Amino acid sequence: MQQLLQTVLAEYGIGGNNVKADAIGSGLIHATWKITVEQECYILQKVNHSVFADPQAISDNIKRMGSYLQLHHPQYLFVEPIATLHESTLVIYNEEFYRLFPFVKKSHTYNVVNAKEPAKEAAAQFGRFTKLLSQFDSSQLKITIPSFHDLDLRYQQFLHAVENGNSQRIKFADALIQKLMSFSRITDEYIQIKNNPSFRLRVTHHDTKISNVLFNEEGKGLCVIDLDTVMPGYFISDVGDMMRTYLSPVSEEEQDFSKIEIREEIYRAIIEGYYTEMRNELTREEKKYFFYAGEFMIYMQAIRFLTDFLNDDLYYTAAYHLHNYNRAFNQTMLLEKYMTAKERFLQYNASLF
Ligand code: GN1
Ligand code: MG
Repeated sequence: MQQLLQTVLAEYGIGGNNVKADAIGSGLIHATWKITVEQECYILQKVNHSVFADPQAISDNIKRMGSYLQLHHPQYLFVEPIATLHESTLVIYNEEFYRLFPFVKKSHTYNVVNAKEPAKEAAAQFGRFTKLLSQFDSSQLKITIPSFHDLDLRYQQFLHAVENGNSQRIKFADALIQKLMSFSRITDEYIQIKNNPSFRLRVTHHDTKISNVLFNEEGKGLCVIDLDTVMPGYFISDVGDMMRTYLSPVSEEEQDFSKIEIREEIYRAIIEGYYTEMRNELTREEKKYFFYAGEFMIYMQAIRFLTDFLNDDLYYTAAYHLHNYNRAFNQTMLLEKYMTAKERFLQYNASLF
């Protein structure tokens, strides 16, 4: 680590023997460290380039959005990677890609949602991000992961894994496979959305977990971070991933499935927060899909985890044999509990829109 740190940081003109690196973050894709060099702090990341085939495309997207925001919304805190002495935002070391971000002083993140205020703040931040970029030409964005939230394709990949994956695992997971197949109308509904001209493609974050929002010391949202998957997309991706990751007090990692719960006050907070920013952006038709957004994202994540389990854990880091199976099971439980709240939640939506 020390050799890596010295070599990579030297590219930025940062040196010295007093460099401290602490692994942080709970992401499944990249490795992240908080770097402390005397009084200064940075965030160092190793980019997973089997997931992101073209790390430069991410840097290009961030640069484009950064220039636009600098010009049109200069007050917005937009956290961009630091350039090296050679004006690059990526450093290659041992065939791995690294990038460095400033650590925003007096900011912090949350790993779990344990009250409605942070949920509302986060939802407002994701809404604000899309709104501030509403006049930015989103076709300028490079596609960093093709068909990332295309549930139609994800469902096909799931069916393919059920046919061609590890046969022992397919047998083991049979009941869960059947259950997820029985919910395939969620995919059908997505196909209708794709063909519905009232649905707009906007600048979409695509990874709206609470740890991707920076908060200030008073608990107010400052900005969103982790811009790797910012691409043109539908609002149901961002709202749905908040439902998926904020509604339950326990995460996709929880193995005691009885702890999975749907908290109505958090559902309201997500919609209220997002709506304060996006009220005038969303079409009437889109506003009918707030509840569906949760079904869409929870279902897609259950399918992605199970597909990966059947494919011998090629994509998500798995710490033990049944890890991705348990994650898929967890998300399926979450989906079922979410569905039982449908009537109440639709009533709430009707009162708002
Ligand atoms: C991945 O690594 P992380 O936590 O930022 C994944 C998301 C999933 C999430 C599930 C590029 O995100 O789509 O929702 O895991 N990101 C990618 O924890 O696949
Ligand atoms: Mg991410």
